[in-house]
Parts: sequence; C-alpha cells; structure tokens
Amino acid sequence: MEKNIDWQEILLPYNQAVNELVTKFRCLSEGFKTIGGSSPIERVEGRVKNASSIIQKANRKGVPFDKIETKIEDIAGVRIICRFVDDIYDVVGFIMDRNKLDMEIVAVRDYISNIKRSGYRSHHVIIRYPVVTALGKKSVLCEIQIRTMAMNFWAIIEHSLKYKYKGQLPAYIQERLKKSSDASVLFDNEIREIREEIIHAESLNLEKAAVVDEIFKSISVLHTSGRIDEAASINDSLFKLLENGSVDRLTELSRQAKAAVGGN
Ligand code: 0O2
Repeated sequence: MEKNIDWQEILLPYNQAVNELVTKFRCLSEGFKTIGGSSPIERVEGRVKNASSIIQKANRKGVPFDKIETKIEDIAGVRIICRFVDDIYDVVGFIMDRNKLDMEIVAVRDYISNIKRSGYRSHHVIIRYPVVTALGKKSVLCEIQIRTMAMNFWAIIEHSLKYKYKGQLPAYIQERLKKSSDASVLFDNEIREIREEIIHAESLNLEKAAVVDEIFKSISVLHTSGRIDEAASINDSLFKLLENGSVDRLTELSRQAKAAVGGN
C-alpha cells in the first residue's frame, strides 16, 4: 500500500453519502408514518469503513490500491432494519424505484432466498450515489443492507465472534451459529404469520395514546381554571380506564372532558 495517503480526504464523499442516505431513508420512514400510520422501516443506521478495515478487505480480496474505490463496494454502508421479512422486499422495491433518480442500482444480492453458508441472511443492494462535496462532484459505491431485527441480531453476534476468533471460528461455534440462524428463520416466519395482529395491536396503542393525550389536555385546562374537583374526577376515571378500559370508553371520557371544558 502507498504511503502518505490522505484517508480523511478519500473518505469525505463516503461520509457525506452515508449522512445523506441515512437522512433520506429516515425521511421516507417518517413519510410512511405520516400518511399510513406505520412504516416498513424500523431503523436506519450508517457507517463508513475505516482505513484499516478497507486495507484488510482489499488485501484479502487482492484488490490493488488504485482499484479500491471500484472494487470494494461497502466503504459506505447503510443498514435498514425492518420488523417483517415482507417489509424488506417492500423497501427493496422503493430503492429500485429510485434507480436513475437520485441513485443508480449496481447489484442486488438476496441472501434471504440464498442464505450464506455461515447462516448469514440479509438483502443487499449496491448503489452508485452522487454527492457534491467541498472537494467537488463524485459518485461513490454504497452497500445498503436490508434485514429484519432477527437477522441483524444474528449478524452482529456472528460478526463479534469472528472478530474474537480472528475470522477462524471453531467448528462447534460455526455449527451453533448455523442452528441459531435456522431458529431465526423460524422466528421470522412465525412473526410473519401474526403480522396483522401485531400491526392491529400497535395501531390500537397509538389510538389509545392519542385519546389519553386529549384527556390530559382537558384535565390541565380545568385545573388551571381552578375547577380542581372536576379535574380530579376526570383524572380518577382516566386512571381506572387505563387499567382495563377499551379505546371506546376512553374516547367517551375524552368527549365528556371536552364537554366539561367547553361548559367553562
Ligand atoms: P463489515 O465489517 O460488516 O463491513 P466478502 O468477500 O464475503 O467479505 P463482499 O464480496 O464485499 O464480502 O460481499 P458480501 O458477501 O455481500 O458481504 C458484504 C458485507 O455483508 C460484509 O462486509 C458484511 O457486513 C456482510 N456479510 C456478508 N457475509 C456475512 C456473514 O457471513 N456474516 C456477517 N456477520 N456479515 C456478513 P464485511 O466487509 O465482510 O464486514
């Protein structure tokens, strides 16, 4: 490898690309929540590989220094975590729809249909992403990994074990990891089966939280206008309903609380 390499300068466009992409996917997720109440994207993370990991990977793959930026596809990395396997394919669809808009799709690798020998599961989309930095225009490669929480948990554990054993995992650990990967497939499948139940429970919770918020607002108005007894009575009813009340009964209490405020 060459000496006197300014890694900060080399990595600057990668840092910018990761920051921009993380923001874009977080905004996309917020947009889904605004229009539909829920998002297929649970969490978005990003990182830029450090110089020593880049050099190690280049050495391992026999990539010469001047080819690093075209042959190492994951210097910039974005990770999108979903709750359900089906969400992964929705997110992949959204990314594909952006082809030739703000990014260019270079490759797609489905390690969910084709699980790696290690047991690794994830969906990878390699993109070329243009940035305009303080140093000028540049297009960089970025690897977007889309996976469920279960896939992510497994990958993190396996990655730390590989780090501990310097890449040479003992056979019994490899076997255990393979078994836990199989278990994570079963887990994801079970969760897929009760997906509608989970989504329904979540929307009920959101609805309940919004109604309770309204009731608290009314209690606060009654309190500040000196109607302490009325505020206390609604507060008592609210606490009883929070223990075992339905959304309908909370909504009724919210209506009564608003009426009390209106009758001020
Ligand atoms: P890091 O430290 O996470 O960045 P390879 O030659 O297999 O290393 P390649 O050709 O770049 O990798 O492509 P591939 O196989 O799609 O892997 C790219 C990235 O996917 C890896 O980057 C990992 O982040 C993740 N990955 C792939 N296979 C595995 C696996 O078996 N276990 C875990 N935990 N992660 C995996 P890096 O640079 O290897 O690692």
